[in-house]
Amino acid sequence: MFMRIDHIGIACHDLEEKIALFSGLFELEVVAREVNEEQGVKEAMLRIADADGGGSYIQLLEPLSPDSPVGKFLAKRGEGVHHVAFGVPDVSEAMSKIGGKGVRLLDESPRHGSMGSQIAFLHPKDVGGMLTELVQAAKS
Ligand code: V0V
Ligand code: CO
Repeated sequence: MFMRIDHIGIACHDLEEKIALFSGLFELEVVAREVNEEQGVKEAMLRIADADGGGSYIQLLEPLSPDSPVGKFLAKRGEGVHHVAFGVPDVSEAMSKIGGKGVRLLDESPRHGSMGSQIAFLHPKDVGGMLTELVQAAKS
């Protein structure tokens, strides 16, 4: 199955502070910002590279509440890498293929993600301790 790294998600307490840190250190540009109520986050995408089929990014994530996925993660583990997102050409196809191998899907159907993408999560306990996101980029 074709896969690329779409983004690395980083959990943080203060989005603006971490945008300043990452853009300053690595000279990355913020290309999108969004509040995603369904996922309980305020997030920003910092572009690393463009490529055919979709770019790659650092995604900075601030929780909207302590009982959201990122809020719970911060309380338990502190700031740091929260998930790795693989870019796939067809998220529904990737879900059924990987789900068919016994991996627990955290979403029954694709959900709205950053920059008009379609996303779905895989249980970290079934992927070597790595919370994994599948991303189908919006058609450009
Ligand atoms: C929890 N665990 C993790 C983890 N979060 N392991 C690795 N990476 C993480 N991020 C471990 C946790 O330590 C437990 O292991 C076990 O999984 C179960 O966790 P829990 O604390 O009991 O359960 P919850 O209620 O915290 O749920 C964890 C899951 C939840 C992963 C099920 O966070 C979830 O559904 N996440 C998917 C949605 C999401 O994360 N959205 C935010 C990003 P032990 O301690 O029992 O061994 S939104 C986003 O990326 C967007 C919008 C985008 O890209 O466009
Ligand atoms: Co993500």
